[in-house]
Amino acid sequence: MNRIFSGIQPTGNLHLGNYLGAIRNWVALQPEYECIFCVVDLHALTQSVDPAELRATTREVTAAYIAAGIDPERSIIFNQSMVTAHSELAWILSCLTPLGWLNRMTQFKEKAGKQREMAGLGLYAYPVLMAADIIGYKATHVPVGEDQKQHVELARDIAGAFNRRYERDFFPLPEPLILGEATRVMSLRDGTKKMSKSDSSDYSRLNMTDDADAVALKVRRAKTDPEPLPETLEALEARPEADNLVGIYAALSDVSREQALRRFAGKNFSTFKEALSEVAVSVLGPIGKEMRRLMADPGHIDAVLRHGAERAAAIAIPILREVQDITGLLRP
Ligand code: AQP
Repeated sequence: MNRIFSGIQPTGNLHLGNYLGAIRNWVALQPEYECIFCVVDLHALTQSVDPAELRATTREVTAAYIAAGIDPERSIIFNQSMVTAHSELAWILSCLTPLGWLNRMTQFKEKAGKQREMAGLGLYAYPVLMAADIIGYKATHVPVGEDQKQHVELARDIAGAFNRRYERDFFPLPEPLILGEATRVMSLRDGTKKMSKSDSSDYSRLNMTDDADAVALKVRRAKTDPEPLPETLEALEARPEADNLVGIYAALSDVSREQALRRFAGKNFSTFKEALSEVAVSVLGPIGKEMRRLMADPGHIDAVLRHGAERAAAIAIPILREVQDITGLLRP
């Protein structure tokens, strides 16, 4: 059976982009794949994060997975730092990864910005740890949003580099799965920037825990232009904010962009935004409510993570041992 690995960093507020670009697709893929869903807490350390907040957000992301429909009995849910094979494999892979490959990563350039010389080594090397996360389970498919495609392709290149260096077909080459009508959800305030946990403006995103009032307010304030919605997809694509909102509506309503546009072509934004708020509340409302219920019982969440970590380690450790043998690391 094909195996999926994917994860989310427990940093800041989980948002609609994380849901539509990742979690929702994971839920749908469960029947077809053996699934491993990780809360990638080691990646969160690439940003300066308060320890108590990191613990709380790790539980919150776990609650989001379960509330959205990941079944912790069927799929494996765990936090990355509980399985040390990730960091051990990351070191071995980093010794095979040319700096030139990492220099091409656009996310590092965006996140480091003008402070490049001050950026941490972890932020730079993070795609290698991500490669270890994926290939350390011999995962074949990685469902992610569009923004992570480059990192999955790097994981594929690193898996290939290992296979070539040691002259065997050891790691499968993982493929990104980028699914749905909202693979890159943009900020509600700026159609050229992606919706992000770390955006300082709360109005830029719909959080997975937003209540109906917050959703309605943020959708009402979402940036648009004065023209009514256009008739064609081509005309829509020339208007980034409108295009983003129609994509979100389509994904939340399980219809194509074209079908969504047909419903609202020629109508003004106030009508469209009302419909968008309604569908967003109907999808996010129950998930947020269930997340709050789960988070009220951290003991249960921790038990899910512990059980998941045992199952994850049972897959990752034998693979790491084989890697150690292949690379000549003596295990006396
Ligand atoms: N705006 C988005 N549209 C679609 N998918 C998205 N994802 C993130 N933002 C969008 C997908 O969510 C998964 C988890 O991402 P991550 O936690 O590893 O970090 P990220 O990609 O850097 O996402 P954020 O939310 O923007 O976090 P910060 O602000 O910390 O950088 C991935 O599958 C990602 O593609």
